[in-house]
Amino acid sequence: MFSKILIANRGEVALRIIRACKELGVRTVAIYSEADVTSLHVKFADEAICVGKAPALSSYLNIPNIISAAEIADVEAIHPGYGFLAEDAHFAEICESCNIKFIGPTPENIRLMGDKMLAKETMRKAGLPIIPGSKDLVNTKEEALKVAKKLKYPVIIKASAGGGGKGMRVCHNDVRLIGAFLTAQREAEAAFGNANVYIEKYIDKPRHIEFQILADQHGRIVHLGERDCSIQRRHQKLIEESPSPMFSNKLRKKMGELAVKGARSVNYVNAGTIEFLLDKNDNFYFMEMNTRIQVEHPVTEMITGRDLIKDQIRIATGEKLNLKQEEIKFEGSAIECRIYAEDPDNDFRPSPGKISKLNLPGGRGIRVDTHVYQGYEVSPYYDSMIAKLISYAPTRRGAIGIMQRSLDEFIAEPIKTTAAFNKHIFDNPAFLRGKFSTDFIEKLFEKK
Ligand code: MV4
Repeated sequence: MFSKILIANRGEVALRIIRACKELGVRTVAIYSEADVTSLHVKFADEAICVGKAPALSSYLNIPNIISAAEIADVEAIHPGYGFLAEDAHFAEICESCNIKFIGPTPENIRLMGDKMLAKETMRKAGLPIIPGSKDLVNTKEEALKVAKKLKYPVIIKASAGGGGKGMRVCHNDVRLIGAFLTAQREAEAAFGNANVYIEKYIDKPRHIEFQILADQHGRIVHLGERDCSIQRRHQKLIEESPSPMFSNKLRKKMGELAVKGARSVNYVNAGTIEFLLDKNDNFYFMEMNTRIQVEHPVTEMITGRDLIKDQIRIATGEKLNLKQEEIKFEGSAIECRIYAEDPDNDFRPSPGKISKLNLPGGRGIRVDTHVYQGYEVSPYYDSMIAKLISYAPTRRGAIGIMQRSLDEFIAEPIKTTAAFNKHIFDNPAFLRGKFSTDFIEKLFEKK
């Protein structure tokens, strides 16, 4: 086991990693920006090193400063968490060249999956179903029209550097396609510094189903079941759950086996997630692979009894996963609800500021992953997520009941949060029946 690792992150995930390290007897080094001096990850780590000013580019994305901190503190490994440098292949390479173990997949894994088209083609070759679409990048309007004619409308334009819905456009006819093509390219250029786009058949009202993968350095790969992340608002996830409601054991087995097959085909190592779109007829398609631990990993932990951060660290030391697929049992039902410091009555604008009154929920069946405390000041510089509530019960209805009362117990004043907004979701009939797709939140707004 490592004796000391550096955590190249902040917020709840930095705390989450510190907790896993303490339980493993691993010493921790926090890094922080000038805006995070009073943060809990700084307080709870064994050592803490300031790496720069508040803007992330000066601190949490500042590779030379982070590597210097790792050298000074003499750590053996770096855990990147999620966001920031977690999916930066170049950073993973630099860690390796400095003899610091990057706790995550290989730079090759990260680079391959960062190219959404190449990832798709690789998974197609591995035998995974993919969404019909252009084989190559689409460079001109004329090419776009040709592709759309073949696929038939509706189609969707996507950025090949991808993610988060940026550069994405749904088109229902030639006129719309011509109108959207250049703006999609420009948006992709602005967001990713890469204007490349491709076109796919548009899947109407799909569910977002993702599979958690664990792979050790000795070729053993297992899946830990699915998460349903269909409840999103403008590509920001609000609720994730496992198991997915209205999802059969047969489908779990089939999709899980393909997810493992896909991961195996790229010699994947460490934790990863394979995302699928699932349509109304239970057809599913590989969408992308995330080469990091994800925000929503706790729902998988609750129903499998595993600690995914410990798993990541153990895998990085070269330990074997002493785990067979048949030994993994899914028990109960877990739901995660993210709470953001945003104002639902003001188009979800960020609402940073000091939390002078805080009450976190507790009691049976609720896990709270958060970095906030009474007196904490939510910074305007970073992501606005302030807490994750994870409820767990033998049944989905049980987990929903625990979530509802936990949202009532959650108080963070005087900043605005999405806690009360989320309560509407948990008494919605379609949600309760488990019959929803990625358009759920839009529909909820139409009704209000
Ligand atoms: C799609 C799609 C329908 N058809 N691709 C959204 C984020 C990006 N990673 C991919 N996304 C989508 N791709 C095809 N061919 C619908 C979405 C989509 C979506 C996907 C998952 C969760 C929420 C979503 C909300 C809107 C659109």
